Amino acid sequence: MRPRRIRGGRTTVLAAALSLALAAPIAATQAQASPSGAPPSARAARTAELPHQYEVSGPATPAERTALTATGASVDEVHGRAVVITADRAQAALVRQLGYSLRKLPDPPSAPAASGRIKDFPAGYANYHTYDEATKEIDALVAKYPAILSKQVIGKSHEGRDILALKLSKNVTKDENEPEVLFTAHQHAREHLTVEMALYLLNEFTGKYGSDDRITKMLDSREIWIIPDLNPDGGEYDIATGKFQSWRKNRQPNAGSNEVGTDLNRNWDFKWGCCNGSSDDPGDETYRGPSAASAPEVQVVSKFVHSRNVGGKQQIKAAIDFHTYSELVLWPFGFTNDETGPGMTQDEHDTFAAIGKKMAASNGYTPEQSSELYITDGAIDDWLWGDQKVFAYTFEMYPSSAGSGGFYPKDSVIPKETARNKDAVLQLLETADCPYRAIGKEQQYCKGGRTRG
Ligand code: CXA
Ligand code: CA
Ligand code: ZN
Repeated sequence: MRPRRIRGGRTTVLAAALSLALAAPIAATQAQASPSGAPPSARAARTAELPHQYEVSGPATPAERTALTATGASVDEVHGRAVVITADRAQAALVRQLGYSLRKLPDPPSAPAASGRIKDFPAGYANYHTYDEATKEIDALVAKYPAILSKQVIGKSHEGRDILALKLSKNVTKDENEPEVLFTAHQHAREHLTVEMALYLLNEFTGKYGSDDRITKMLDSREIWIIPDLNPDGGEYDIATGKFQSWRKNRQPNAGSNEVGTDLNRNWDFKWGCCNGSSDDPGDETYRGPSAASAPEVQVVSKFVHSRNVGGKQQIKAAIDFHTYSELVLWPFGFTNDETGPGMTQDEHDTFAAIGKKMAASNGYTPEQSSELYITDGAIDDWLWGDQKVFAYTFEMYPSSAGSGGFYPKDSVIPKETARNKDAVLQLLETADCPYRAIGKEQQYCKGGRTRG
């Protein structure tokens, strides 16, 4: 049961399961009602309002945290008996109605861009790449390493920016019969460190091919795909004014609403909207969109992944989708608390957990099934596994907490916090020829060789 919001006035009827008084109009409505009591023009007002982060004391279980996400806020950080959320005023009021106390955290910094331009990162963040800077850096790498790096435009974002897929492999222009691994970044606009992660991998794989043994072996025997920016429109919007917008979604308008954007990581076409793990309210942080894969960015990447099905076999064997923050290694499913069930055998679960825990041991993150945090539906890793049987992980990168910068850590952390994942990334590449080796079942699952077609 989830709280239902009646559209038009932000009047909210809270579910009995949350044991709340149902009679009084809630603070959210009062806060946005005009003094005359006329219907609030809340839509426009809300659009101009930046959300804030709050520490919320009390929620301690996955079920309590899932109930919290039903307010429309995002849960950014999970601790034993508290969480950090991003919420607008109305969502914060709903959380208070659940009986929790909120402590507002400092807003992200706001400063003129170091370059003196707008549409750029502010001082202290100058080493982050804008979309144009990332594109230039990528093009320079492709020009320098044409034998091992190639670039494809796989489609366009809502606002028409190119969505890129970079391929890294020896004999890069040939589609060889080699296990493929996919790295994606930046579904969520404010998670800028993930683009730096993708750029780090591109630089590392190209620059150290031929000198770093593990990298050389992987480029010789794998085909590595990097999609460095799934949400370029959201990312550019987040930095457009010199003041970080704490923006999460894409920038696609919603019919019949002034609220912009779909949460890309709730829009994938597997168990979409199934399980109270996303919102049907366009104003919410976790709005799932009007239908599965309604976001052009999700369509583009879904189509790309489907295109890697060659001769009836999905070539991509493993994947990491980079997010921030909390320092976690997550695996499917997110839509259910169950470890096994339809679509996930015990051996598959054990393989996910074994590889996930080993990667986490190398980067110091915490490994867990994603529904340990809260329920999600329509996330990319559930889709990659549920639809395509790709061993797909989500990495929540640095930092571990809002106090260390939350979504907006200074650029000085980029080298350390991207390199921190090098070993985990190489581990996943190395295991991609037979993930089941991680549970000692290579013979059972992988002996038939891997001939295609
Ligand atoms: C997440 C990612 C994938 C599956 C389940 C949960 C966490 C992610 C999210 O909610 O999409 N957290 S985040 N990056 O703060 O939004
Ligand atoms: Ca190759
Ligand atoms: Zn994210």
